[in-house]
Amino acid sequence: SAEDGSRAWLRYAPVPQASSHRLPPSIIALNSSSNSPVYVAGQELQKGIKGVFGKELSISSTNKGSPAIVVGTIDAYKKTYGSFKEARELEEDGFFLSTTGNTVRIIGQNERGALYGAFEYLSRVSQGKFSSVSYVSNPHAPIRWVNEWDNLDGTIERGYGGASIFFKNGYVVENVTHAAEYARLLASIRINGIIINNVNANPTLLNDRNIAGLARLADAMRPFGVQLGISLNFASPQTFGGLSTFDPLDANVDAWWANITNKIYQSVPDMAGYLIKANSEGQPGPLTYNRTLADGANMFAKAVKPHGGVIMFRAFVYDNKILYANWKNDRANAQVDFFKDLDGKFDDNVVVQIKYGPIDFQVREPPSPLFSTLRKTSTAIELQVSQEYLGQQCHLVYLGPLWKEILEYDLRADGKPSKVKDIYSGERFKRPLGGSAAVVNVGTNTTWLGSHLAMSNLYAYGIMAWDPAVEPDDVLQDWIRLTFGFDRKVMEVITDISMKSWPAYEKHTGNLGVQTLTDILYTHYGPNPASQDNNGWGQWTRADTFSIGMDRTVKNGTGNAGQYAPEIASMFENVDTTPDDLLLWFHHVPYTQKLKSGKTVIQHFYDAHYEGAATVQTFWKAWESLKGKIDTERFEHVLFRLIYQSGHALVWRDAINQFYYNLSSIPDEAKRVGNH
Ligand code: GCW
Repeated sequence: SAEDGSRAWLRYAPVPQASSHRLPPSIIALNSSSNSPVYVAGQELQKGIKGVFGKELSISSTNKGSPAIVVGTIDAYKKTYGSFKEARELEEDGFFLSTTGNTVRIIGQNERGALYGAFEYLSRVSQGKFSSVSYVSNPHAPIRWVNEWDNLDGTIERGYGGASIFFKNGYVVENVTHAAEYARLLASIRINGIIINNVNANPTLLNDRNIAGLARLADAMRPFGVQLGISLNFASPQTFGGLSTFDPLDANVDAWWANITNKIYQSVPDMAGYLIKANSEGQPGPLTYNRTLADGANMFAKAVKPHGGVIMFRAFVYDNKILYANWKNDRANAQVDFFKDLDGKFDDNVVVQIKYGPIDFQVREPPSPLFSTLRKTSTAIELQVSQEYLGQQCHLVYLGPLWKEILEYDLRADGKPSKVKDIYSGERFKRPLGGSAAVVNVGTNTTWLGSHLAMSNLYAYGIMAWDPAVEPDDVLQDWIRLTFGFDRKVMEVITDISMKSWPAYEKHTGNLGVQTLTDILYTHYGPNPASQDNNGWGQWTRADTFSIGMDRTVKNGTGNAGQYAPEIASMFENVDTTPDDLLLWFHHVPYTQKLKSGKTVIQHFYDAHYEGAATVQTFWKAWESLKGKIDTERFEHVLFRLIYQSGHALVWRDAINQFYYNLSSIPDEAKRVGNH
């Protein structure tokens, strides 16, 4: 039903074995003032237990000496029960969960942690995991945010789940029910911050009516421990404030930002901070006045500092009008070029938010070299749940495995272990702040994202932000149990098609690191390999009659390989040591170049496209075998999409293969491509 969609993984469906499990007779939510996260935790426990166990437990706020499910903060717990020996192990937002003996103890380092612990307990019992446990769980990084690209008019940039839940006709919506429901979902996967508007920000967000609206949204999400933040438009002092300039070093501009910031904090005292996209894709920024990006970031940093806010400053800065004719031009170089000399120049509440790859959410990219370049700057990784280049929620593409590869990638800074996940967490370079952000773009659609199966990506994002060590297939299976129940066949099929989906998508779109090959000029959807080249966007493949790929070597190309630490740089510099799946990212080679597999590049293209598309043909059939095991609404909705996906995979296959056949005139050994 529609309700199943909006409840997502928080369905609390009855669990058959639950009746034989001994459950404490009441819930104690310690020191919970109404609408605090601990209060919400109590309510959530009551609701979840009712669903899973079919039992109605009462909630009180004091210890009556009988066994109970106790939830609260360390401080509240100690006040009521005396000692708590695990207290010292808990970090900010962390929690302790113990189900040993006849009580359940859920103790958070702070209120948010207590709520996370309650969700963890409910996730366990909802999955039929009743064994006794006792453990501490702490976050991998302090910043675990989502970014929404919602416009004030109610549309969403790269949103595939309907209209905005935050804005309509230029203003914040009156009804904040959706916002609260979304915050609840986010809290259950331990997301603690949300930027609610598009990075290409409209300055009228700062008018009085909208600031009052921000307060309303923040109030709706605060009980779930989700802090609201906003994106700003750098030119606002001029375009909205009526000043003659938006130069970050102009005292009036500075004062204008400080003033508006103070005003917002009066309405939203715990605002998380600002997200800034500056001087990218034609957007205004400090470079407009020959100031540095750090000057721009620090201006905002100073404004939010007294209020405890942070500035997420996007590294996605590049010129979208670079000259194709210049062999050495490379958009992939932009981030390091723009940021390397600014290392150490950012205020301590600035976090540079870096897309996982150097270009733009492609199906395969190496990690951005900026991660191993910035040593004295806090960083966050930017991922994308919204499948902009990856089938836009019309295709099932489970992204856990893609993210896992990036997070675990060892960039070998200074020849030492330097996994991406340990860089952005702050651990590797001893930074106080850091974490991750994902562009999510949920909408009013009852499925949130426009597709039931796409929700595995949102779930996985949160779980991996908390703990990148988890395995993507385990996370997926938790999500399947929570979303679809316990049927073995359901588990088998959804696991199988999800785990095959990213590799299949890569195979029938862009192979060997050539990028996704979607249309990049308009829709970012469907095959359009011709759109990559001969324009200023820099998502080039440099495909011609004989050869293909970006020469990013230092010796003969754009020098991008040299932006990595020496061990990685020399691997990418050399065509023989570059892994096949990034060959065309780093090298320009003839179509007849032999891969490690022994195949030529062009034959690999042909074969991979047939393989990938063939795999996708199996998805809908596998899903169809679940008829009767999943409610009709979700069954039909997913089936429709998977059938569409199977057709579209064939379109992809033939469009790409025919394109490269036409260019290269090299026949397919298996005689499938071309005119026969
Ligand atoms: O991927 C590109 C998108 C733009 C987006 C931009 C960005 C919000 O096509 O729609 O703008 O990235 O990340 O800023």
